[in-house]
Amino acid sequence: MSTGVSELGGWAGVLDAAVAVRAYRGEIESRDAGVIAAVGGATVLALIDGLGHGREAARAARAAALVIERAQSDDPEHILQACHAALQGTRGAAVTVAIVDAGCATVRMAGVGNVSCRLRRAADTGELATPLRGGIVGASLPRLVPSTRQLASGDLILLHTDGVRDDVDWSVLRTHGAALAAARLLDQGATGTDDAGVVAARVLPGESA
Ligand SMILES: [Mn+2]
Repeated sequence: MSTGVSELGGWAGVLDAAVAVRAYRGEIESRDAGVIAAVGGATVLALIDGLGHGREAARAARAAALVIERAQSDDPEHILQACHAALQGTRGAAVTVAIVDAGCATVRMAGVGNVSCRLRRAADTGELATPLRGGIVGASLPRLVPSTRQLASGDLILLHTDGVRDDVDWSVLRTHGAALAAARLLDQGATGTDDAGVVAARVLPGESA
């Protein structure tokens, strides 16, 4: 999925984004759910890990995904608060939201629970991880501390649940489009003891005016 190019007067990119989710063996439905949605010119990337087991957890994950898909806000705090309200009475979920503005100048990220969000820089081997906030969306929402980062062409935004290891060889993702990067990450990083979910988004150079 790609979003349009905005006119920021300077560099403007487009976003190539993809979701890959794999249910733990024996489970029919994954408790991990990824969302890519457009709000205005911005792109909302989100990944959810429903807590607990079975259908109840999958239902909570779906409920959060629905809220995010329908969100009219491009503020990760607002979206997490809306998820928190919608998940009252469920076991809750870990949710991380990353919002890329039109033109891909910045990404703004916030999360509750253990869904990682990393920014792999194209320019070097650097990686920026969003600090995770303890808490449970739907049960106990902590004070949210969104962080905003500048983006550049080639940067890769990766969200992954705790069903994907932290120590995969990230360099293999360097040149891939989002769909292949997400699939590679699942293939190489899935722990095999949990559902595994990835949202990957690559910043691509926009068409010059
Ligand atoms: Mn999990």
